[in-house]
Amino acid sequence: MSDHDPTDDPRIDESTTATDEPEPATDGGSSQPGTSDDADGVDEESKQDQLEEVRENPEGEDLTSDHGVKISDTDNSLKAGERGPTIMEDFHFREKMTQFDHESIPERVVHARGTGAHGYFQPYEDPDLGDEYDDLEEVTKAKVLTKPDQKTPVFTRFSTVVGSRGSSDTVRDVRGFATKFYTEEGNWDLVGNNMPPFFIQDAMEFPDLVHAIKPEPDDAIPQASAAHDTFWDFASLKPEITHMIMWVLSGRALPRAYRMMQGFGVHTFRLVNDEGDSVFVKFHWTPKLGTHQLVWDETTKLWGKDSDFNRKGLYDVIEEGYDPEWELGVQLFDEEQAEEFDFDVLDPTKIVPETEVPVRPIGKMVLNETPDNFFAEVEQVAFHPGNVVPGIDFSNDPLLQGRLFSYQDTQLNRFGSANWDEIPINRPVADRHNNQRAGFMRQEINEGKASYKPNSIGDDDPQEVPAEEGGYEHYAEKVDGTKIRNRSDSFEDHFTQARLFWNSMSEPEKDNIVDAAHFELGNVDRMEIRERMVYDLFNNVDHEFATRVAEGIGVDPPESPGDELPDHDREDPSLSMENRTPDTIETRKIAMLIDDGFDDDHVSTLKSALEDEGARVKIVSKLLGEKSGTDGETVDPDKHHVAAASVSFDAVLIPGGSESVDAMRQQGSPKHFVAEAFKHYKPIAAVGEGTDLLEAVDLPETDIADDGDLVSDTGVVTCRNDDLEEFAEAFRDAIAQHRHWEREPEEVPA
Ligand code: HDE
Repeated sequence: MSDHDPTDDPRIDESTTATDEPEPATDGGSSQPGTSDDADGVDEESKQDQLEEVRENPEGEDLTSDHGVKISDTDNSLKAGERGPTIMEDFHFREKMTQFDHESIPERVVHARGTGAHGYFQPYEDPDLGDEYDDLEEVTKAKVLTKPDQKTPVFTRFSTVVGSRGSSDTVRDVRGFATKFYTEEGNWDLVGNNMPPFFIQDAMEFPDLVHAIKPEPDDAIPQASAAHDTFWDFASLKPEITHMIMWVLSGRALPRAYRMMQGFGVHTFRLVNDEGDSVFVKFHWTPKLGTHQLVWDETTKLWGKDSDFNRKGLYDVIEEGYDPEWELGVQLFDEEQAEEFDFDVLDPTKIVPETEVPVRPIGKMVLNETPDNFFAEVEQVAFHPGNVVPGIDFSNDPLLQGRLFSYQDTQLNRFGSANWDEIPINRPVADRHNNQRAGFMRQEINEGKASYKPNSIGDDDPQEVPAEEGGYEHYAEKVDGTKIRNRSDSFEDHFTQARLFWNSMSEPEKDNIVDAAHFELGNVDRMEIRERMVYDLFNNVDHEFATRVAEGIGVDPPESPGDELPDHDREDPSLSMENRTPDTIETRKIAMLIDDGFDDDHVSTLKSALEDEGARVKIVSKLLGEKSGTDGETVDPDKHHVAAASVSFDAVLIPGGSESVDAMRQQGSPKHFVAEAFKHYKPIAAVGEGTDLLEAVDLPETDIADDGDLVSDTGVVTCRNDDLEEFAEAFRDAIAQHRHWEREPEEVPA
């Protein structure tokens, strides 16, 4: 008999004895680990509390085997004699090696490379839904969207699409933006992208699209890039791709950071209210920091110098205490409105322009916690657009319909078991009970004899829940059709919105698109593919655009506009990233270049002025190790030139101090740093003797301050007087603009 006192066991409630009637389970005490029987909702910590149950921390602990046996030596295998063969009975060797041999799981067939973070979603108190609706309950019963006093925990994973798990972050590609909401009514996965249209209209085409864009099958080249024959061959034969191609050639495909990226649900979904009435909805995520891009030359350098740039960016800002935030917005429209549009809302290659239906912000998401373990959380998180909660439903978009099959199927392949939902990161916080109780790696211990329905042995539990009490009920859409395998005529216009996108771009954005087309199609060997792209697709978007592309890729420019060129000059300002630049410098990373003999006052005053505005200032010097200022202050540089390049920063600042600036003028790196930042349209500032370094770089067509007033010219801010406040203010404004496209940096040798 054990002398163990059951009340010592923390898992046992002291108020309960063995003879007491069992109390109904409450939070954490339900029959399934970590699930909640508390029907009153979730809070920001619900998911973290659940994860806490499975966290393991080796700090101060003994090394053991997987089965808890203490290990005395983990470096030497058991051998027959000092120099003899290894012995089979070495269970520690076998376990260690077997675990290692099985460490990897299949990477995602698309979206393999990514990163993620925890946070919460909170609806706004009284969202402005325009004249049509008074409040959100009118259109949806989803509690996650309608309870402003509740923070629902979320996990968001961002990703590139084409590259494999180890590929670079800054490739030209669509970005995935997938959020798992652990709601009180079960998990809702909003699995979107950072671009609102998609490449194709029907799920049947997806394997072809992916085969075309992935590395070519014979030589597995190129990695993480569309710039090769098979992709553009496919594209040139699929005019429906044109709209998405315009987005992919734009700066949207080169996001500055995940925290500076919009997200879109892409498909039209449905919201359903208590009465079972439905409206259509498009979901939008809008980053608080604005939507910003990198430039192409910068991205290619980042592949080598900082290839985890976006992954690191997300981790760094959260670890440094800044929690990135997005607003969730909805475009709401009913069936009648949908019929008025000149496109089909079920066609995923189309957007609903904001000029037609405004985006109404309804809540915010904050990401505030990095994962503890990349594999357990980021790699094992498994999304499925079929995870919806009451009040959110699907439309008949044929791409979405296909996804509802594919994601469950792909998780079976990745995890080898239908129990992938039991992995901690995927497990709902909401309570769950059903008769699915077996399969590979089953974790829960489901009690009771009856694992079927109907049953009398277990009182027929667990019970079905009527819709009015929270059971999921699909929207009762009337469907009556003949089986048919074809494409609806309403899906056939491929150029109207591609032209809308082109028309809405600023001139620098148009230049970026043309340059991108030159690179992408310049890597296509077959002339007939390049010609089809120009004549059959681009010439039906805009004749001048097609001509400019043709001129860079050896194709004869088309003589006249394409036969299908849409007859409109409409624009939608919301499509241009230049209209998505809020006046903030929060989280921007600024390099301050110094050497021994820097001006103390400049460094300390400017650093705190910029940090007060939320920027992150890093001191960069030739070598690491303490540097001294003119007044004896010392600083420890954050980075040295070997490890820091301008491409990793948003802006560069050169303080005064003649000794410091003279030293930098003798070095190549600081000059290259400035020239390269100029080439990438980044804000540059120099004060006092710091301006001499800019003179030494000889920036083309740029005014630099002489002895007089502050000069701010195309994002280059210089001053030789002592008004640091005015200088910091002007630099701050230049940083808020993000990039200074009005520059002409072609001649810069960087
Ligand atoms: Fe996906 N997609 N997809 N996709 N997708 C996957 O699921 C698929 C589509 C998206 O961070 C896979 O778990 C099909 C549109 C994101 O884990 C796979 C079709 C949109 C992620 C799959 C589409 C997306 C995926 C691969 C056309 C934007 C990463 C691994 C019918 C709305 C989620 C996985 C994460 C991942 C299939 C089209 C977004 C194979 C068949 C449209 C963000 O199931």
